[in-house]
Amino acid sequence: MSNTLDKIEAKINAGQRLNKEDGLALYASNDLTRIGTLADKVRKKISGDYVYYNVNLHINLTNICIGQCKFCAFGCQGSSKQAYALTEEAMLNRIANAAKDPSMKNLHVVSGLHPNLPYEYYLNMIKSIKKNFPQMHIKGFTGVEIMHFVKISGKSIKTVLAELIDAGLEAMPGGGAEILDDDIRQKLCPNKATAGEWLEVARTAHKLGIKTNASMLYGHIETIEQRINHLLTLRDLQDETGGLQTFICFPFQPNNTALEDSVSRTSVWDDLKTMAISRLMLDNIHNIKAYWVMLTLPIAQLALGFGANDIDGTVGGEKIMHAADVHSQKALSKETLIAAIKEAGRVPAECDCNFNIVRTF
Ligand code: V47
Repeated sequence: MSNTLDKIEAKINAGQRLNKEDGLALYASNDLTRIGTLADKVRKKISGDYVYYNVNLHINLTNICIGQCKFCAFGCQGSSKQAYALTEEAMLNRIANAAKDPSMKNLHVVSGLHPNLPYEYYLNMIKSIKKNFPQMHIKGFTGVEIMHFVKISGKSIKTVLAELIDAGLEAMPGGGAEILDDDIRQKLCPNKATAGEWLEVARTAHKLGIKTNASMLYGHIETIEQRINHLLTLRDLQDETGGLQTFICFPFQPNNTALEDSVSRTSVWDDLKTMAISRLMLDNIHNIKAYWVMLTLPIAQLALGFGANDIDGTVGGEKIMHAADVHSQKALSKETLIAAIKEAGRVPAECDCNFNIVRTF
């Protein structure tokens, strides 16, 4: 195995792209520190010592969802006791409250696929945010939500995206990608966008000039080969469009989901290995996110030595991961994030949803 890692290291040093066999070999190795060191070296070459964070609020407009994805603890039926859909007033009040902190300028909007709310509800929410809080940067709607809007409005992907961009949408989150394999999607999340549809939304967004994120939900029913294929699919998309700005690994959190009795939580070993392998395979994506909400802050800090250069944000109001009982705090102060980044020996860089740097420390 060390011979295999030697060859992979030689390729990395020569600036050569890793292939599928290399990705599988990295997963087969238990030399975590060596894989981490390789990823850290690549991270430094690609993006230097900045670690990006942002001061942000999560807005999940509704948890009522026709998706019924097996991995999700957040979505529910309209008849459920927890069901809600925010009114415009309730949403604006939440933003007004968060905006008391003048550095809070980023909104992350991801919601359930509501069976009855019209497309105009979502469009008007974006218009209303921009009208009332012009200083806010809005990253919103996964590729899956955009496909839902396409279906309920009868409009094309291009028209829906163009209208949302016109209303004030500036970037898109990476959710909904899960594993871009329709066999897996059929078993896990058959009621939502296919792999091809998710990719087509991202491609169209990039053509229209907005950047999107991409994610991988791992540690459920997928194989290691499917993880590598997923990374290669994203790498191909990035070669084509250049519009992916950060990649996020979501380790599956089974609590309160349909899979909780059959799947256990991934190990920290797997989380760090997956972070590092993602950095090594995705040689054309600038940022790799250690999402502290899933990893907890200490593991996210550690992941900064395994290829990550983005730690997400203060994340007020997050509900999707907390519905699955993640072990992290509800939100963090920016001071805590800055201290955690500095402790890891890196330079905290506050940014907006398009990675424009606001200040460094
Ligand atoms: O698509 C849901 C994941 C995503 C679980 O782009 C789960 O910066 C693990 O898009 N265990 C939605 N993962 C959230 C999302 C997001 C969140 C934070 C940052 C960004 C970004 C995007 O959440 C879903 C799914 O992949 N997810 N439930 C769960 N139980």
